[in-house]
Amino acid sequence: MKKKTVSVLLSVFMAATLLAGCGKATSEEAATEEAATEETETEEPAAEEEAASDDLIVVGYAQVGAESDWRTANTESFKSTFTEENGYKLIFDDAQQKQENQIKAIRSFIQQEVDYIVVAPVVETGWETVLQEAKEAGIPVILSDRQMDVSDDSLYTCWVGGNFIKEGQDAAAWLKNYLEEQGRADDEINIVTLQGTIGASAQVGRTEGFGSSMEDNWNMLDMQTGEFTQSKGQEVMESFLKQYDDIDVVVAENDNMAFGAIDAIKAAGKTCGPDGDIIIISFDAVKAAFESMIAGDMNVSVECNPLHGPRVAEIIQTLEAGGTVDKIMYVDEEVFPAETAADVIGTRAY
Ligand code: GZL
Repeated sequence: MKKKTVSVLLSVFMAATLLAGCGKATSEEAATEEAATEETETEEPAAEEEAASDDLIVVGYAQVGAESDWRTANTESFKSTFTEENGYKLIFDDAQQKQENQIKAIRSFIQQEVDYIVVAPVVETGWETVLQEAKEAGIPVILSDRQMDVSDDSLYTCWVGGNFIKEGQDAAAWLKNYLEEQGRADDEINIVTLQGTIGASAQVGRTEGFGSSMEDNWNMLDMQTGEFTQSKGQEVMESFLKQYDDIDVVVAENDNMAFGAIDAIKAAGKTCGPDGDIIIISFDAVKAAFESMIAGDMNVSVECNPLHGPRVAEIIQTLEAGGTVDKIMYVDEEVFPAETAADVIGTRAY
């Protein structure tokens, strides 16, 4: 349609020019000529813009949702990396934690013939068909954050994210050391776990990592998903507090569920944190977790770095240059106990 408009205007412009050459153009022809000139001038910048936009690498990003502080930081990392100034056109989709929405987004990216598809898969299974469609369309798929469980790993180019099993193991190692320091190494320790979205890599890995590192005198009283959200985490913790009156430790598989659990514990007239009745172990280490540790509510947060934007851009640049990338790339992560929170919070990027 745009191209048709330009050719009509140009022919009118040429006719008007010829008429003008044969004598004074009527005011109407002059107006058309002016409009054509303007249209052509308008088209030229558009044409330049179009040429520039053709040079942009188009990235379709199927994000999980906006369920947690971690996710907000993760989204911001992508949006601040994949900018036009950096040579990208980002098409962003928030799936509101629903796999069917992510699958729809991936199909839309395929139809738009994007250059790359990036997915943070809400759960690990159910992706083979849509990944096959992307493969047939010749569009590389990069996984960020959570993983996909597929029979043919050629369906995606690579994955970058946290080592969730190690995060769970690190949390258990911290608890073992903490209890030894408290002189409670041989005590019976009762634990409840607020799990993330069931089937999400972060939930699968953290549950497995912590569970496989349990000491013989530790008892896992119960586990239930809090969907990685603060409200659901509070709700589940309230039910745990009604069922069990001897909880020693809460393992929350992300900071937002830990915040909800802390609210529930306080509402039940109990205390938590380094000086409280209940030990709070969390994951993500977002800034609000450091604030919670400084406030004396949380004992430790195991970091899961959300700043994947630059890592994925680096992968795309390598692929654009014809290079190859590792299939699995872990981000660096640490364990942050309450004792150091005040010193560290100023250095945190998210
Ligand atoms: C971890 C990520 C998890 C975070 C949660 O890589 O998938 O999802 O731990 C987020 O905060 O909701």
